[in-house]
Amino acid sequence: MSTRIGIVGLPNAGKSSLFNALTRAGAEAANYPFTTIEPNVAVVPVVDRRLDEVAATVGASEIVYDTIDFHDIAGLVAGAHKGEGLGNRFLANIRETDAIVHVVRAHGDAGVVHPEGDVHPQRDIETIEAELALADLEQAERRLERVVRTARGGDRVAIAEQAWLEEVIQELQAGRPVRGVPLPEEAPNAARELGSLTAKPVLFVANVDEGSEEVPAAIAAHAAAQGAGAVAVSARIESELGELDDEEAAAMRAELGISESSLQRVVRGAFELLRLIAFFTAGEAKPAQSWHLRDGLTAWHAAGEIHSDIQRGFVRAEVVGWRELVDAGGYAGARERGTLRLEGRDYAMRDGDVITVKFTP
Ligand SMILES: Nc1nc2c(ncn2[C@@H]2O[C@H](COP(=O)(O)OP(=O)(O)O)[C@@H](O)[C@H]2O)c(=O)[nH]1
Ligand SMILES: [Mg+2]
Repeated sequence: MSTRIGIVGLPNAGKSSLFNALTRAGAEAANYPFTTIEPNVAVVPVVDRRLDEVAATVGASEIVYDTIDFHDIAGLVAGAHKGEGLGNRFLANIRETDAIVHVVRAHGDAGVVHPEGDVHPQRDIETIEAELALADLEQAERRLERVVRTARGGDRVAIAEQAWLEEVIQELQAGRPVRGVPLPEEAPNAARELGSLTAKPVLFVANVDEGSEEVPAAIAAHAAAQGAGAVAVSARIESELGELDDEEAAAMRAELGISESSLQRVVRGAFELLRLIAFFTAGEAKPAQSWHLRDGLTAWHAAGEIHSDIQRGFVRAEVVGWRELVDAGGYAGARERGTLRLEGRDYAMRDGDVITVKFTP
């Protein structure tokens, strides 16, 4: 399943500019499997040079990078949890995402109106976080009412969930995110049941002045205190660069002193946040593909990413590290060297593994 990231931030923070830059990056990189693209969904390939080498080594027919879906979520303003702005619709959209990219205005362009009058990243972050927390608080209180009734009947899961919800409510009232409240062993799905917004991992994107690549100290400190990631991007420049051809864009980047890939930095930052590892499938005259999986999961889970039929019929897997495969010049060489191994369903996948699943259809 592809990873879904919601882009949030105050009006004029630069969400749509970042989104447009991501969309163009997606449109340019050929060969990605996309289904329907809604106007507010950007499908962005996660470019991985390791896959290029694997594909060349085995003589693959084409290269298909895994993708990440970014959703431009408009309408988050002070009061959104009460239905101000696009209010509830925005909240429904964001509940379905795996992680949040929080765009914070940090550029000083006086030509761009700030909804609060001046540029103040710390205050803006707190405004957005307060909305998310208030939305969670309402949801948690409603859920608690229901869970209490089940808990009275002696249901162990409900009792654990009730205790967790009570702590969650205290934390939210103190302005702290749900993320920090450990889930009870008996109710590991409690956060998902709640659809909590402040339980989602966050990547802060500081929308900085052209030519700067530093995350401003206030944003870096806030992110660090939360265990969140932070990157700096000039959203407007990136969206303009997206309109140029590669050569022109490279020349302009050099002139502005922007390193190659601030968009890829956003994509990578998001993946790091979700603790995802990459694995590959590749064969002669077949597409070479990259996939992502939560760190710690197994060959059986990897098979499920590829196709539910392959997972259902899982027999065993042939696994080789991408570097070993390239060094050996292909599967036959890797088999000879003993770097291609047979693994069972419980094998813990490692970043950069190339896998061939043997299955009974
Ligand atoms: N100078 C400057 N302007 C920007 C930057 N990013 C966005 N803007 C401008 O700010 C305005 C609002 O940006 P937009 O992406 O639409 O914000 P949204 O409301 O968060 O979607 C637009 O006029 C953008 O061109 C930036 O990095 N630098
Ligand atoms: Mg917008």
